[in-house]
Amino acid sequence: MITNTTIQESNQSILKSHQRNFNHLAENLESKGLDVNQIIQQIRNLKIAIPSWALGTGGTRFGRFPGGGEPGSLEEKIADVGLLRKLNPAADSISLHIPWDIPKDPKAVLQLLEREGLTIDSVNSNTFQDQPGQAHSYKFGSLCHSEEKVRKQAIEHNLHVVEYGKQLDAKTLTVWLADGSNFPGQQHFRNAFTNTLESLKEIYSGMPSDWTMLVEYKPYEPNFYSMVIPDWGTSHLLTQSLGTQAKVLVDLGHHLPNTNIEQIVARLLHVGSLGGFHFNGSMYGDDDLTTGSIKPYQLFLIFNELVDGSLDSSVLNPPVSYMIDASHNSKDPLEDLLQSLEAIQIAYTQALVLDRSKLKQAQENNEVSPCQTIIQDAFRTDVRSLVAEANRQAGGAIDPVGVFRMAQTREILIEKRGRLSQSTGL
Ligand SMILES: [Mn+2]
Repeated sequence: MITNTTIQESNQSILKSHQRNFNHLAENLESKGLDVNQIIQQIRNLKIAIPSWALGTGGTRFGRFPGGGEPGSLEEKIADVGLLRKLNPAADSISLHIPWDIPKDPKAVLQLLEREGLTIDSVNSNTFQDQPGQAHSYKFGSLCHSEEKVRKQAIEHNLHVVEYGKQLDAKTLTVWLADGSNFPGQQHFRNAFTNTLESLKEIYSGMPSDWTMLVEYKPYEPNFYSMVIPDWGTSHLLTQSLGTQAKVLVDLGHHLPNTNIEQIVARLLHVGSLGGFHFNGSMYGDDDLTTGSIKPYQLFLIFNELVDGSLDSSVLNPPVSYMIDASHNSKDPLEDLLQSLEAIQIAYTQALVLDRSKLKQAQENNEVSPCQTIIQDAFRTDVRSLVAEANRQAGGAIDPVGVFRMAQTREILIEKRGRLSQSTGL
């Protein structure tokens, strides 16, 4: 498998051209008054959680085409994320899905995590499927359900998830509900909302005081007429009623086409309600494609708001969790995640090199064309060598996907785990 020596050898073989690109960029940025070493440190401080459910090939409702060598256990999933971290040190943690990732031996899992330099970032509950042997079905909803016994079961599941999370030192519970309706008249809107809020209150009160609950929204799918939590406003309403430990989670694929997500991000930051991100790429809906593969400009504009907010002392939003939530059926899942990690780092770095004082001045003077030029100058800056340098300095690869392929990682994984090894997930 990939060792530090493999990475160093690969880095050495492309070091000259890397340095040529980096020196050129660094010189340009320094001439604009930017501190390149400080930017490198900021890139190195950006940490991103890998979802356990993205380590295998994603399925659609039409079919699944597993590529082989997928991790079959939590231990193998940790090994895969450890591999990603070696190549790109930004990947420092894992989001788990319960019941897909129930730890059988939490102490051993913790030791394994430590050995790989990883932590568990968030535990996700799952009331969007029925599990074998489950007493009541979630066919007509979970936390929103019209019947109390179903809501109780869903609440208890979430509390179990918190217990599993505590065993693995997680500090975040992510709740995404598939609850909603397919037809007008099927569900009483106000009752469904009230039931959801009351259920979330019970889960919230069962959470340790140093935990955060992230409430994720989604406009449609799997329900197509209404979702109980369709938008950031509803998530915000719920978190406001729950308390300061509850925050909104923005999944980039959970908006109707052409929604101005960067403005939502700015609004949530402004009111201190932004808790986390699920990064992915989207063309139409919840496509879960590679982050930055479809709309890199949007990704940059989102990071522009995050960086802008982080520099404003009046913004009191707590630190935001950065997580990837993507999985699809045509790429090697690990290569896909490496590409997502790099895309996120690039967007962040472009936001860091933006001339913010110049932009502010142009905004205040209503100089519209300069505003556009300044913001696009940052977006069009090729910062790839800066990101690569930050990763190299942190012990990672200049070309993570290149090393992954050169080391024939997938072939080795298939040899070890088998061609038919399939990961748990959708
Ligand atoms: Mn998500």
